Amino acid sequence: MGRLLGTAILLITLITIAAFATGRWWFPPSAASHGAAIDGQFKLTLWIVAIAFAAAQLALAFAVWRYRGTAHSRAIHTDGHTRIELICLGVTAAVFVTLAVLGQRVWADLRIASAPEGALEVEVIGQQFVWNFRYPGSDGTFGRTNPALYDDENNSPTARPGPAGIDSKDPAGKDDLVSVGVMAVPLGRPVKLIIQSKDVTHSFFVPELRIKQDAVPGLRIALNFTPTRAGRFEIACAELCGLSHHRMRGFLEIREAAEFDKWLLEKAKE
Ligand SMILES: [Cu+2]
Repeated sequence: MGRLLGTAILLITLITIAAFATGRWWFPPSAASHGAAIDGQFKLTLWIVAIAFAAAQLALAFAVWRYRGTAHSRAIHTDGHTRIELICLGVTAAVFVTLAVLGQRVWADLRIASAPEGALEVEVIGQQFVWNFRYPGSDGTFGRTNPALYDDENNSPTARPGPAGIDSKDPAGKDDLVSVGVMAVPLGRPVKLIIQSKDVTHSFFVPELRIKQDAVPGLRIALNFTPTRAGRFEIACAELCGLSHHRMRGFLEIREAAEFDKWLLEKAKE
């Protein structure tokens, strides 16, 4: 029995490591400038976890095999070993604090640094069960909104107040556009997303952007990125947000600058 269990643990460990090592379930190719840094951080974490996982499982398999059928294989009560526990705790804390310190620059560039000059601002507004995207129009300024004005029935890009609840008394909102389900952004130009929610907590997730951010009612969460690859990518809601959560998908379209301008002009006519 000890031999069988030891072999099974060994096999499971090797198969798990091999499954990761093939890279088959890795992310899709990145479409954002910070993608390589996130992938590097992710790989580093996976390597460290893989080494710890393999060491622990191999030690377990060895102990089960080596001490089978001996006095050591009987369960006994133990109060633990303070020094070993302190060492384990210290090593784990050091590893995780180091990983956090190494990753903080990418994290801060995405979330804390202010957007570069000339960045395109887009409001991402989660709602059960659709993503709305508001553009500030040619004046570059968002108009005032009011939750009391939300109108989901009339949701053409130029509708007032529309799903974003744009207050038509504010002149800054005259040229605002709201796109439902599709967010287009220009290739190579920095984008500042302002992520928010109208009802419950949603999560804005685009694997190609390496971005996953909760949309929380009452918060406006800024996130900066620069698109580096043209294409159409799925936007998922990664937070179970209600019965029709599965329907809550949108699309990110990264377009050449001229194509993006054309898209905006067409939206303004809808
Ligand atoms: Cu959702």
